[in-house]
Amino acid sequence: MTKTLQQYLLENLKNNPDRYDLVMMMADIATIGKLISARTNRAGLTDVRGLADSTNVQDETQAKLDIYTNDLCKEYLRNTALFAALASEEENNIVDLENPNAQYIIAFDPLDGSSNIDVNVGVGTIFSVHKRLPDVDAADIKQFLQAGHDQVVAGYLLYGSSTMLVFSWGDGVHMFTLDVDLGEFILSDEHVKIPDETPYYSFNESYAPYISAVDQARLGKIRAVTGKQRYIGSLVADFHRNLIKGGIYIYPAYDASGKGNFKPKLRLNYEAKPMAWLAEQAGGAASDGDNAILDIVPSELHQRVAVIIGNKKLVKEIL
Ligand code: AFP
Repeated sequence: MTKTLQQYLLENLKNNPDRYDLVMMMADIATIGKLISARTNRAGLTDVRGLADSTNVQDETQAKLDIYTNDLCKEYLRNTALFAALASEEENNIVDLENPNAQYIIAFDPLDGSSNIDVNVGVGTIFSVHKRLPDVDAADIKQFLQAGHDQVVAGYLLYGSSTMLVFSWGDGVHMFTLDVDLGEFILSDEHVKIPDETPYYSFNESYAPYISAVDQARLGKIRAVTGKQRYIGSLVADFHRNLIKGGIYIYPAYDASGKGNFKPKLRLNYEAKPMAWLAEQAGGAASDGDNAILDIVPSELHQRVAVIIGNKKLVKEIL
């Protein structure tokens, strides 16, 4: 029988009264998803495609939709009063949301894969929620230097052929699909597990010559075990594909200059940590090549990290 997100959340609240804040938060994140989905779906009709005249803190050119979605998330999350502070891939600094009684902080990538918007390919919003550390200022960087294991909720919205909300609050991974006629997210799948079979790997093959010898060896093994490459270039879409179809995603550190100064691209707080939480909750694994992603204690807000994520057996095997 059809179950809406609202029914799901209320049912959950009945069984876990201590989840009140988390239930409210998921309802708010779902609304953010609907707003962004409406805008991305109309990207070709409104003047929101293309690049803005700005770069973010990572020195990456921002798409107009990066700015729109970042502002939307910021204002909406401020108004929910559930969050004391936020960190965004598109913000230089932590934003104090001036909600002194709020118990949570949130890190997010408002529009992951935004360079794909202009060609109508799936993009996403990724979020990671921690408890606010007591006795530390809301906007103190320590709030955002917590290890992934301490997340209380993490997930993503995928704006693809349909819009999906995929999240975990620590009891498995649950998926909802937006019914645009009803304006409601409908439960599609509970306790999703990464398949045992791993037919696919996701890697940007153009970087193959620029990764370390160790990663070349890992990649060789991945290619041999999986066989088929599928790479969309939006982490959310690539991860989602592997979650459903079975596979592994790898984005190693690379150096296109050939000088051996290998650097990773993906962001720990906004991309790797939340995806690693989902992977583990779905029976998978995530590593930076040395450590489980969820064990890494960030030392910087916008820290980058190498990522190998997906089927647990295969992640273990190639390490
Ligand atoms: P953008 O948001 O700038 O498009 O970056 C997306 C991303 O961080 C991640 O979603 C992709 O998996 C990855 O970059 C793709 O990077 P490459 O284009 O270097 O393969």
